Amino acid sequence: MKAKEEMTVRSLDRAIQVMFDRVGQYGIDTVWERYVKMHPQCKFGDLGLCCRICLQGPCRINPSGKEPRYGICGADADIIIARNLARAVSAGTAGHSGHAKHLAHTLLKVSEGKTKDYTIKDPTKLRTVAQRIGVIINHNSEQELAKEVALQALGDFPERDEGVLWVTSIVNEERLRLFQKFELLPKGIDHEVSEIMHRTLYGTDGDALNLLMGAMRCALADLAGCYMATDLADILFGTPVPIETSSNLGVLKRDWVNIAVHGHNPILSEIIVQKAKEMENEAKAVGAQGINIVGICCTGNELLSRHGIPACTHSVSQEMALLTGAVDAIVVDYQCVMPALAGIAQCTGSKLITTMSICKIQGAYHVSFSEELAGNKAEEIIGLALDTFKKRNTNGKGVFIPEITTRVVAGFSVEAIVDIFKRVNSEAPLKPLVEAIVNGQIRGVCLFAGCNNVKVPQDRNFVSIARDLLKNNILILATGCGAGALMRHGFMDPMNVDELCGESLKKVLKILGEAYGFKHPLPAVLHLGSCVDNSRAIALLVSLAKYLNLDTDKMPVVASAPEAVSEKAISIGLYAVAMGVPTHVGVKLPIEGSPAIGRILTEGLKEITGGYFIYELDPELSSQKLLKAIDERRRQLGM
Ligand code: NFS
Ligand code: SF4
Repeated sequence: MKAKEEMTVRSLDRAIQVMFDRVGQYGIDTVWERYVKMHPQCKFGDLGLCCRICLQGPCRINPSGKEPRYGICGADADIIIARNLARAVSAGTAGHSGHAKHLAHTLLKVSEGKTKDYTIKDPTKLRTVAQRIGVIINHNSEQELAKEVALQALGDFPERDEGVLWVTSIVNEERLRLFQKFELLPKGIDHEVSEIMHRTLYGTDGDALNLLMGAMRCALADLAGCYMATDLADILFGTPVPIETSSNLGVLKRDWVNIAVHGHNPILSEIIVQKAKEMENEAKAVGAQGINIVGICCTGNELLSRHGIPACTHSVSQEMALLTGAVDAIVVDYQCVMPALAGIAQCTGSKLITTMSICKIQGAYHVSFSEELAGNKAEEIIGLALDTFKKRNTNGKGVFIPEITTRVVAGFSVEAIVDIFKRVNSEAPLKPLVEAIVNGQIRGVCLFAGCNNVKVPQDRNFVSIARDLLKNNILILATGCGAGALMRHGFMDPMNVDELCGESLKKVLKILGEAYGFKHPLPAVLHLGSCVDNSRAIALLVSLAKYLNLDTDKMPVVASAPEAVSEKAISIGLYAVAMGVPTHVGVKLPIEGSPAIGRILTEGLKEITGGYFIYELDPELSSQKLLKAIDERRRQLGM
């Protein structure tokens, strides 16, 4: 499809396109209809030129340079935009790190024997993490070690003099020195979040650059939260290894009880997966063939990576899963859950089940989750889904499942990637990767992350940019709904490597696939996991830098969030930049009202961290700019 035609469709995903008819039949609105009704969107907000921080507002700045040029308190466009950006970063940080803290409490309970439904699934990872953060591991029992790791994790939330452990222990020395020099090292994760709220309070920080530097330190607290969430989830639920599964709406099964799990924290959904196996007979008793668990968004990514649970859909198209009429229950934890699901569930007869005290939705069932009662809660939830199955389709609209699926090979944790390379070079696993980069077989690495944004035809930017980069022999990693987009378009089906990749990348993927014992190459895009698993990309970047004895901002590594939505995507983008990565954003940011802020983000930060934002909405130009950033790094390295 040409770019022009794509602009006229709402989604490039054929399964979603088919579903638009159903929306008409139900006569209800989805995100796309609500978006149209929202037009015209406020220009001031669009440019970032409005402030509602104090009760004298709302204030808005005239973008043409005429009056009003200042808010009532005298804040100018730069200050207003910097403050709002900083607040977005703190919200993103609160989300990722809240998820991490939740897991730390769970690990602590496990270590104290307070829960029967969780165990330590990956003791090796527990030891690796303990060692990395400096916990003495001689003579410690697994329980003691888990307790110490959990306490150290929780200790990263208030302030500690030496700085957040999940930053100091994960970055290379040069980066750490740079963070210290520019006062970018977070003192405590919660501390940084609250400090952003403090400095953006009415009449506090009035220096746009100072605000952005504060936002960057908060973003590094976000990196800590992400990294910790990955570490602890791996310890509790297992570190992913390559696994095969499938994606898209076709993974729903007509005669089965379908339960969609949605949100971010796998803490409850892990137990649902387990209990679903035990409750097969109950499902048969209500006339179903079994229980089919499918994933949406990042909870889906977590389960897909660890158990091969198929991915139903992602991000902007979450309502479409319910509109099939086949989802008996959609179970949500927190984040990226549209409140609109409640109305859709009412229409289709599905049950929307909220489970966390901080994420209730009016019109939903609430089953209050606790680690101590996880198993019972999971059974209760599955029971509700069985009830719905019995009464399915009383609305007369029936079930309609588009028969569209793609094959997915996923599960590429850093440990799994290193293991694959080990089979090529057992002594220095990173050597073959570095050599391939140096000799140009792999021209560079790009991480795709972030969401689907209703302002972009769903998946268009991901698909377009990924195609261009693969043809240019860029190794692609993906997380979150970015991974979701690429998997639904076949980028994780190894059979498509020949069609998608440039000649030299193809060779590398074939050699690696063979070395690992696959009958096929590695897929064109390596799925690292959920959005918190962007930490895995950072871990890989730091390993490469350490191996080459260079800082992370010298690596031919770029990132792209071409269809970002959430404030979490903004904080991730900013920590990527703090780590020295040229980072592309492909949707409009509320910054255009301040050319100065634009210059700091796209040029100024380069002087400090070596990283910078590439702000480009056109997908073709985005590919060119990402390639240019990679080539610039290669040139500087003399490659
Ligand atoms: Ni990331 Fe994952 Fe998806 Fe965006 Fe939301 S689910 S945490 S924020 S929408 S990629
Ligand atoms: Fe207006 Fe200043 Fe109040 Fe913002 S903080 S609403 S710019 S007076």
